[in-house]
Amino acid sequence: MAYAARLRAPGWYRALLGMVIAFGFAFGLDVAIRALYGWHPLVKTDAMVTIQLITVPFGFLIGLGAFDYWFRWAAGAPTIPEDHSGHGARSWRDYFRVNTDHKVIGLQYICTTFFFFVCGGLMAMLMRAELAAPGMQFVSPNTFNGLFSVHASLMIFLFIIPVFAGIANYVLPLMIGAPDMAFPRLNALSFWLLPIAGVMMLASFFAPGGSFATGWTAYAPLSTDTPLGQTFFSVAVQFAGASSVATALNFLVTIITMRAPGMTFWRMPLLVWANFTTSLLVVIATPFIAGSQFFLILDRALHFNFFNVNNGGDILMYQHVFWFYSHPAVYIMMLPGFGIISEVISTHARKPVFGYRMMAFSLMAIVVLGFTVWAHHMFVSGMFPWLRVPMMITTMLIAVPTGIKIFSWLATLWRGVIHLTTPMLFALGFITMFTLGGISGIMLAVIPFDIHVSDTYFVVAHIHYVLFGGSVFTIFAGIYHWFPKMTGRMYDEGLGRLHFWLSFIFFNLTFGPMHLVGIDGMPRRVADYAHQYAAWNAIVSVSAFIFGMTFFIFLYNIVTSWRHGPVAVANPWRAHTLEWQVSSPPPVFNFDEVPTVVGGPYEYGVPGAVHGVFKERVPATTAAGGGGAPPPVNTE
Ligand code: HEM
Ligand SMILES: [Cu+2]
Repeated sequence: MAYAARLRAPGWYRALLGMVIAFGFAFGLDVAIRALYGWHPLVKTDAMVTIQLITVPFGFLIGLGAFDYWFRWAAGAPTIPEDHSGHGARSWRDYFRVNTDHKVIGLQYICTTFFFFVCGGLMAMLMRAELAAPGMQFVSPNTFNGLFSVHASLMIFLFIIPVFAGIANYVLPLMIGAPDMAFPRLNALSFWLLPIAGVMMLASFFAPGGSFATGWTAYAPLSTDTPLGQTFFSVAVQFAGASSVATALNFLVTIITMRAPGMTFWRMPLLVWANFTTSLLVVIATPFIAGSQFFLILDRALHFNFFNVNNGGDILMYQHVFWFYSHPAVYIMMLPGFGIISEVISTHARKPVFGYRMMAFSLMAIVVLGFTVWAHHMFVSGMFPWLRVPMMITTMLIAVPTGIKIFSWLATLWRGVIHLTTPMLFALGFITMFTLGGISGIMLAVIPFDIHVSDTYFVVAHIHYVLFGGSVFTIFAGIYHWFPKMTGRMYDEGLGRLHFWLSFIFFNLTFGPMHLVGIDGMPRRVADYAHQYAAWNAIVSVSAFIFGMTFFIFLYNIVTSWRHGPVAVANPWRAHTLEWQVSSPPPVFNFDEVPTVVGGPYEYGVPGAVHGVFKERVPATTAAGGGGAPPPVNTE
């Protein structure tokens, strides 16, 4: 009987059952429809897999309990009011359940996305092994195409975009003085959509014909004719995209409605501004990639003709729709990092952010301009030549708000009391690497230059300077910065610095030379190359392996410090923002006393300046433990 109860209660057993039922249901439906139309054979792999990819995940989610509340409501049954008993995690098992606490969800996001980061990283290592010398060594050309496609897709859709959502999930409600996100159940659902997308992309390797192999851009009409693995990409992107949109709406509503008393928009920390603007981008842009992939699915599965020229389809339309998402997406992958860097730099340099309002305005400017530049990815695609010029100009214009941010960080550092902690090192590394990525970006915006280096390793170098030296360095900065808050432990500073310096050096040795071989004409997205590029590629591959290994220093540091590190105090960095005024880790409901915000978030070194105060003063005996510590006392 215990088994029956287990299968009825939400959880992994019921999730398994849900998947089986969904599979059976879809199988029956497919066969029945084909029989009804008299089609042969009754079980056709392509059709079956397409339908299963959509239904089985829902069986999983329903079984896991992600929809329980809404089903009860829809059925008219009395809903169980949120008693918050599910808040907090008491054991590691709670991280494998549907949990509505934003702190638990934040850690679920971070751990899951780092898992996919490792998967994507291993694929990068395999590619570099193949590329270490000219000739074919380890993989077939088709497998190589699959490797770079899945590598890029995992890194973008399963790592960078969602890991920022994870960090913000943990930190943002605390920063604005809120007890949770606005829609906790939606928040949980958003998270659980994500591993589905990731597992689906990985599973594509087992599809007949191999994994999807048309890059993370899945350009039609190539992608309408490739084997079944391509469908895994198109459906996975729907799940990842739905996750992003739901989270973005959640952030917007949380930021607009749940700020603590006194937290006006102009008193919000820049991380909050960054996630506000990112969420606007996500909500407006993501439906376009969803649309592009729906077109593909319809073309592939139901023989629509969106991209079939023989029947009046328009191939270029795919690229327009795709890049109308994917250019803004590069800012979805950058803006949250900008927010992290502002927090880290002002705190660890003990200085107010220079030009705070300008920093917020420049974020807004990037949001608007980000939608005006998509066709710079199509300079060689055969679009109207006249359209290239406005796209070149708008692309260059984005350098203005981005430059404002860089100069503001530098001005914030100027005459600061710079503490070279690990987060600060990663922030400084970010500024240098991202600036270099920005410069190669401006170069790519110049039409003649772009035509010269299109589809060469110059582009690969640019992508990795922006995404790895840029986004990933901000992620490391953020993880180290908030590690004490999230785990209640300190990480090992020595290992952290080692991680930084090795990453910094080998990052440049890996991706720097790619600029050179790219300008020389080494093509990207191919498994083999001419002998003249052999020497540089050998250096790049060896550096890449060492660079890949540095991740294990990080992993070792995080895992051992989480378990045995020295206990962290509430505010190890003496920061002013609200999340540091509660214990580490924070109490289950974030604030035992309601915070009131009375000043700006970064008034470091300003005598008497305070960001937040707590209404009910805490008796002196408990103040030290956090849980509503007294207002920060300025010590500088
Ligand atoms: C040591 C780490 C890494 C190495 C060695 C590496 C290597 C590679 C290689 C060899 C390619 C295929 C290039 C081609 O043939 O066109 C590639 C593509 C790509 N990588 Fe990485 N990668 C690393 C980390 C990352 C990270 C952290 C990200 C993002 C967060 C990333 C994002 C991408 C993207 C978006 C592409 C696709 C580029 C395209 O479509 O042409 N990579 N990477
Ligand atoms: Cu772009």
